[in-house]
Amino acid sequence: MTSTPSPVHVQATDADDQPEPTAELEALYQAFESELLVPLWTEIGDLMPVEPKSAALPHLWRWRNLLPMAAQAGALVPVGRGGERRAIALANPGLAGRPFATPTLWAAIQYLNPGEDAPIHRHTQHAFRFVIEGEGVWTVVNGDPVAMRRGDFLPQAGWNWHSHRNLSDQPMAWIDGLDIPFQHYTGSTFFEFGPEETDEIREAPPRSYSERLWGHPGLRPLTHLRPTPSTPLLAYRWEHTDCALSGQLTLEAEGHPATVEPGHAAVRYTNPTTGGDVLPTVRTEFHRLAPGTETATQQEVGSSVFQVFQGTGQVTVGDTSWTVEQGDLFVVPSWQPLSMTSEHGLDLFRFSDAPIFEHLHLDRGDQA
Ligand code: 1HN
Repeated sequence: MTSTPSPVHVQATDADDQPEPTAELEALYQAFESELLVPLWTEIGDLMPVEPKSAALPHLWRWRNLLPMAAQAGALVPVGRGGERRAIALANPGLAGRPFATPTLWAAIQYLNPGEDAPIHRHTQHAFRFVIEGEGVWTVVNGDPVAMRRGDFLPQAGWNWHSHRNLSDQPMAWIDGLDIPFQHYTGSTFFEFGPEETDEIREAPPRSYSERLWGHPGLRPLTHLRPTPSTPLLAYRWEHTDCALSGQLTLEAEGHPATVEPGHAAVRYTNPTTGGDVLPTVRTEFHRLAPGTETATQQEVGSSVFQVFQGTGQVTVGDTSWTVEQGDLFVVPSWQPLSMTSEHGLDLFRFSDAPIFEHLHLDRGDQA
């Protein structure tokens, strides 16, 4: 043998039926390489694991670190055409420095100073905002101004024109979730700049057009009976989420089966035209652990990002555990076991790529 075979190909294998290395075999591997061919027997361990092994890692970002950096970006970096948004993405340490929280999901903190506008554009990526603190920004979707306040969830389906305007005298930060990595890998992204002038808001209406039409529980306008793949409701207000969760815990205390497990109330944000997820690629939920609650360990195909809305608790993802507090964001990669406990109560916003796997019949879950 004159030289060792390419380590990329041959040493990657854990197959035990490999032929003796010979000059002929080496020449064959080199020929594969120059023709951009890869024999399966050197890659099978990585591509056919017995169960999902995500490249993404469990990771936690502390809000108390993120927010001052976003404020600093607010002082130093203008927002405008080209950059489009002062959004700072969470880059999972397992994903090669790309600004991807998980293989499918983008998560970012966005920051807007008093009086600032983020310009009008649209893209095929499905998006949402979730507000952990503050108010004063209106997100304007196809000309409909939607107020953003603490605890609100604001979905934003792909290909709708949108801009953000801070009409207050306070800066505001929130989180954005999008299916950017999924659309990037699958080559399905389109983007279009909107008009240069920002959306004119003469007044700051407390209720958007979309809420006036769609924001009445169980009531469907007869003019809109056709199902739409994404939700037409542009704001899910905190008062409703909070009330639904506390209602579940009260019902449980009265002996009714209203919680997903003891002390664990949960709701899913849904599309009122279908009852399904709000966006075709993104599932969003809110979870409340009553004081003293310990969840079962759960694992599922697909990845999630959680943000602590209020309270404190301990979270374990795979081999990693953290004590979490308000604003902290953490990632649960595919098939990594998740469990949580809270001594004093914990409220969590969650988003995941579950609809993708359900549409493709690749969803699987396990509870221990
Ligand atoms: C975007 O349009 C927003 O509208 C946030 O707030 C983050 C990241 C990449 C591309 C577009 C927004 C984004 C984004």
